[in-house]
Amino acid sequence: MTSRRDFFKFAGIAGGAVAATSVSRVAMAALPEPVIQTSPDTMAPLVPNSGRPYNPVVTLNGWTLPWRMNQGVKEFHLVAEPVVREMAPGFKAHLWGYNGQSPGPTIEVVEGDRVRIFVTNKLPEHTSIHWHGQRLPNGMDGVAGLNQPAIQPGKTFVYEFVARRPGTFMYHPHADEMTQMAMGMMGFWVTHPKVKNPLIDEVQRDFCFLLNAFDIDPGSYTPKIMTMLDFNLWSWNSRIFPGIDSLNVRLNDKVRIRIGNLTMTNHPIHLHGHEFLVTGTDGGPTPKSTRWYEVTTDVAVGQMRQVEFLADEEGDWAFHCHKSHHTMNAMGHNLPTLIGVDHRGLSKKINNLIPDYMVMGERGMADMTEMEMPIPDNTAPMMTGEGPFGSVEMGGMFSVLKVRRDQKPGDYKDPGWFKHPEGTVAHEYEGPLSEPARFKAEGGQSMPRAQTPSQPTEVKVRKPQSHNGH
Ligand SMILES: [Cu+2]
Repeated sequence: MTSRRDFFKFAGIAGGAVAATSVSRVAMAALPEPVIQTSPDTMAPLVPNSGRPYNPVVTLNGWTLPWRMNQGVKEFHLVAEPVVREMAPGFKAHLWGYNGQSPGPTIEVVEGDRVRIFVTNKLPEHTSIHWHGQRLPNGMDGVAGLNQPAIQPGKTFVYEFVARRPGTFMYHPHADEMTQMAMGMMGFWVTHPKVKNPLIDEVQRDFCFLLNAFDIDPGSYTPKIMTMLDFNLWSWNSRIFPGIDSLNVRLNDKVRIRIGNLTMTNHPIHLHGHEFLVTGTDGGPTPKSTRWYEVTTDVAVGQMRQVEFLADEEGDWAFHCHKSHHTMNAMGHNLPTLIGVDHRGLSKKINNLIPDYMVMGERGMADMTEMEMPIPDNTAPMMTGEGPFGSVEMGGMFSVLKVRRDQKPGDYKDPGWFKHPEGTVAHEYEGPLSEPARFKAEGGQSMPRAQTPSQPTEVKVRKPQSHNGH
């Protein structure tokens, strides 16, 4: 983790009254200097040094935007601009975002705070920001054309409203949304409760991240913006496994995780080893009578979910989207299933016709992680991640919850791999084996097959159509 002090600085100019929507050059001098951050590291929580106190969140592979107090108003400065985001080590994407990153910085305020946000547009086209889920005056809702004129390139607009209810929110453009969200423009917003709220528990760790998705051809840098469903990179805060940091907690910490979905499909988010309660949605804290324990919660499109649990089991616990195609990275998916097809000799024959043809998957796809298969530059492997026992064979929306007895309070450093107590790891059995029980009823008590084909089905091997779909 990098020290936040490096970039926690503002121009010490007192803010003037900024009433007009479009800010003049003179008024620009009164803007808080924008804070830019380009490291993909998870930054330490930003402990508030002005305004009402609160327990800050930790943004996975992200950071919280510092503010300036100006006569009781919290002032932030967001800059919409092209950014380079390292999505995983060895793979950089050319995206659009805010203040040097996609997603933009998390904004943290306290219920009742008056908030003023300057938005400077450094994109090649107009934009706007919608404050997803907030109660605010209609003219601050950010839908270009409906609530305000679009912010033209080079212009700065100012939004101002009171954060009226505590909860988990997002921000994103509401102008050429298809392009701008496909390019990574979005950010997280947390409004902390002002006083003790019976529905909001105090926690020791409070994590947040956005679910997002990109369609970037292997070997290229810029997302395709017309894609509606066929995304090939499923990310948390524009990072893909193994680029997503682990969530490191102390044994018996109460943990909250806030998740927002700005992709175009739902994501069943699943935690191993613990049960959690869904304690909040877009509408705020959930009534206690509606809470029940789960290990997976579906986060639908445009939704926020806030889950809480007691981290009382030591270990390295997988935490991921349960759609199996969302835990892998870009690769051709137009492959027939070849499990059980013996193509020894066959690939040689095909290679005489198509020299670069490769047969894959005769024993499943796990071989892919070990195969020395050439991939283009600037591409993340499809299934990867070296764990203490070998390849984890994952990608995309996957991370690890690390629960440790000796993790210090407030310490978010990666403690390394879990050291399992003697005799608590699944291992090879080397004793005698008896015949395992197998299902034997087919054709007996179940219904027998009515027709049999005149000749056995023949499996034909087809050449994969392309390597860039997903
Ligand atoms: Cu998913």
